[in-house]
Amino acid sequence: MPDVAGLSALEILDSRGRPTVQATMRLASGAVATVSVPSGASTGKAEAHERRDGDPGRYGGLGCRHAVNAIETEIFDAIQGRQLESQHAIDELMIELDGTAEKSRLGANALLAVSLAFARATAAERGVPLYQHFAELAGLDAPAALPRPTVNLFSGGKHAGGQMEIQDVLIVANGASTVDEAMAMTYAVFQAAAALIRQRYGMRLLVADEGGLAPDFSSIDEAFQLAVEAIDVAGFRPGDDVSLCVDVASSHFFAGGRYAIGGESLTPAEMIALVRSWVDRYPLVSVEDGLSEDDWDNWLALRTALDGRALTLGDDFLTTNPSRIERAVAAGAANALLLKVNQIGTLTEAAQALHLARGAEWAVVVSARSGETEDDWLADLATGWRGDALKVGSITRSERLAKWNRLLAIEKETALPLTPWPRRAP
Ligand code: 2PG
Ligand code: MG
Repeated sequence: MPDVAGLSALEILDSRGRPTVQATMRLASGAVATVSVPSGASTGKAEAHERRDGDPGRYGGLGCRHAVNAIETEIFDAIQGRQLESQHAIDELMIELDGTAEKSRLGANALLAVSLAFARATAAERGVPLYQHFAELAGLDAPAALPRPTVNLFSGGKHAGGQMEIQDVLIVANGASTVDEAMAMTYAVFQAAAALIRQRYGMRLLVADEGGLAPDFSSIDEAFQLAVEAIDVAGFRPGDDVSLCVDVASSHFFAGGRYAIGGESLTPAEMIALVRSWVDRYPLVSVEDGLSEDDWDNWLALRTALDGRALTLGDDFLTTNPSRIERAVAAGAANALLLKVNQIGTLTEAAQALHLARGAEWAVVVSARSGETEDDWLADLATGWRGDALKVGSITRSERLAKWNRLLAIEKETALPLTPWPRRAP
């Protein structure tokens, strides 16, 4: 039974140079593990609270010294010397200790660092791969397939200075049968897109927050068209070999019941019609946050409009939050969950979110954040939790590559097949 003998934490910097939290846990058995937690920029309102110091004179208030201190004092005092028989035990203990619904007292960034450090240290103590331990702690069988990479090609919205309203155009090599093949296909499309962008926009290969290309598109259609052209130039068949996904991230341009997009102010019905027209015209297989997190009444109509052709994927809308997922399942408001553990703050609650989604036969896309670190646990999580897909950003920038490279290593180690792209009935 794991017994925590030591716990320390460190304020480190994420891929945007903003502070985040790293924790190192030592078990009495001698097993040691270090983990780092990510941080979003286009965050949902219902996300667990990331604790920041608020001192404007230091990192513009974004420091994490209080969260670090909470780990080393209050949290360590509460767990030290306790026989923690499961992940559930440590997570429940921290949730109770924090005592707030949003984890605002100790901070979700503090809780998640400890939750993950415990998982990794326990896997080390047991001598099993992290993906296997993640599967077991969520009550799942050993993984039978690997998550399919969905890779950011073009960035916009809050990840690229708002040059277009939508946040990501991603590619998915749905024709690939291995991760290795998927990455090579993705590279070819990314390079083709970079060359087209150099010709048309005179732009060098400079990348946005998640490593995607971010030219000054004159319209959203131009972005989709260029993506299709890049697939074609790279020698693949759009829709058969390589398809597109979009993170509309529409909460961030929704106000007063309307969507401010493409110079227009759309009603929810008009927004749904716009999204549907994209699915009609481009090989789109997934639409994330096509409506705002606050636009509950219209998500069912969005799902119906997509008609099973593209996933209706909820990110800000669901925030990996079991009660929001339950409500969305009851309303028929989505058919896919974007799972981000730092939206909820502990592995135990994220596993509940996973089970709710799977219970409703939803697809599950396991996702990184725009502010990431060099840590690679996400690839193990997506594998162990049987994600249909993994979303990590692009194939540039080492905080992204850490995860893709770990997935390649898991593939070599396990020789598991790649999960087929998840189609969902309307
Ligand atoms: C998203 C994520 C990752 P952020 O919206 O899906 O792309 O962005 O981490 O900024 O919330
Ligand atoms: Mg999103």
